Amino acid sequence: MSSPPTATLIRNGRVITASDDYVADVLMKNGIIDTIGQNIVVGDDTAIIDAKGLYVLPGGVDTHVHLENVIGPTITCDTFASGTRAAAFGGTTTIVDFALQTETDSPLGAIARAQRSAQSQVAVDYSVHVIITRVDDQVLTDVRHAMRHEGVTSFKMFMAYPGVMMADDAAIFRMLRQVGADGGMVALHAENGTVIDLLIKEALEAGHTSPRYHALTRPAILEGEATHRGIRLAELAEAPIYFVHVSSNQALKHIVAARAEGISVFAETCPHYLLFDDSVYNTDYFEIAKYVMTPPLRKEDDQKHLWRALRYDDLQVIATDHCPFCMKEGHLGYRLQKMRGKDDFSLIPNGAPGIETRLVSLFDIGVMQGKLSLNRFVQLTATTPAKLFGLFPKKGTIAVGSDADVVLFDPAATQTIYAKDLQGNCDYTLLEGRTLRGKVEKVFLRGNLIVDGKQWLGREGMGQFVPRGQVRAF
Ligand code: DUC
Ligand code: ZN
Ligand code: ZN
Repeated sequence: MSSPPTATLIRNGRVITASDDYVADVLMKNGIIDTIGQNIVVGDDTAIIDAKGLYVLPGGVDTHVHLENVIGPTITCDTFASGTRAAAFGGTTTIVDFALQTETDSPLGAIARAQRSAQSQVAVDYSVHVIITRVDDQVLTDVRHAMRHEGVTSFKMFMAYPGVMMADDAAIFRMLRQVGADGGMVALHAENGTVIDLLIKEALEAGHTSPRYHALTRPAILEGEATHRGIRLAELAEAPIYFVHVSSNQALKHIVAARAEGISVFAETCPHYLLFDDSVYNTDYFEIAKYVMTPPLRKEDDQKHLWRALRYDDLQVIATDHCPFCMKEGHLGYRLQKMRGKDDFSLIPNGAPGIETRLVSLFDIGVMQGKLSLNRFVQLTATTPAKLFGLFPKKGTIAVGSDADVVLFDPAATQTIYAKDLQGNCDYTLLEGRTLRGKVEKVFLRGNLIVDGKQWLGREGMGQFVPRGQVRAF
């Protein structure tokens, strides 16, 4: 009896990286990409997959994901198990989640806690950004330790949510200065939180309780103001900075100007800002709580600016901000989800799902509509996030020696998206009933076939924590 294959050869696929596009064979062995070439000869110990007509893409890298994140009195409704399985079906093989520093513990405690929850469940590789809510000398010492010894080199801070997550400007500046000098990245949620809280209070006092006021109380100008402030702090600190979930031209225009001045400013947007605009909020039906995410959806004109910035590299990453909460109270046992804000929009947990549909939705509205080249699509969804967050070249590309995280993608297939068919726990998708061009056919994690069409071959706990290195910004 012959033993099972120990390697896999992908034959004749069209290999797409951030810079290249060619037909070749890709041999995966011992978890890494061993050889790329023409007519590679292999023995019986190698499984062969015919990929003619398929794209061979690097596994997606999603650097903005919230799985099992405790947010206020509730929790995001995907576990590390359901969320990473959904990621895999969507062609994402590495995620960066969040570890929240609490009032009482240190960044190191937060990392350890996240790893304890994640490790037995994750089906793709992962890391965490630590959310820093409080800065003092000990925290800065722990941050340095996390970077040097734990492989955690990025930290998220909030300019919004006073009294909960918000850090003041001095705290952000101290973090930027140290983390930047040590080769890491501070990621910033840029919205002016104290003014937003005032607008929310005034709206509620005026009796405005419906979800549409979520958007009206978080105007783009307050995203722009905070983005500008963050940039100036980074400039003073001589540190790189990364803006998460950029939604508006009010924010973008400061990023564009700063980059033109030579300041190391980087930024992501998310598929929902490209797919939808604020016209969805033109009703008082609670149904629109689905679109209550932060920042809220903006105008069609903002979308045009986001696309331009994506094309010309003023935005470098498209991440999901997958932050799912169910619409139906009690779905799968999850409580205090979107319905919590039925009579008060400010209590609706902020976020929407998207981890499984990122690649295919961007392929459809970006590549197929001629807004992004194939190379740029790969760069935005895999290569640059890997570079900016210290995962490259292990992750984010197809190259000899890189992890064999590979997606076989069929550009000719179409699919219609329904929440009931998706892997995640959330009871809705923003793409319900939408037909998209392109389909993830097979997914390999370190050479292991984990998704084969509709079949799940992965396993909880097979994902690995990936120690990350320094930022590679250029
Ligand atoms: N910011 C995020 O990045 N995710 C969810 C909610 C928020 O405000
Ligand atoms: Zn945020
Ligand atoms: Zn987020």
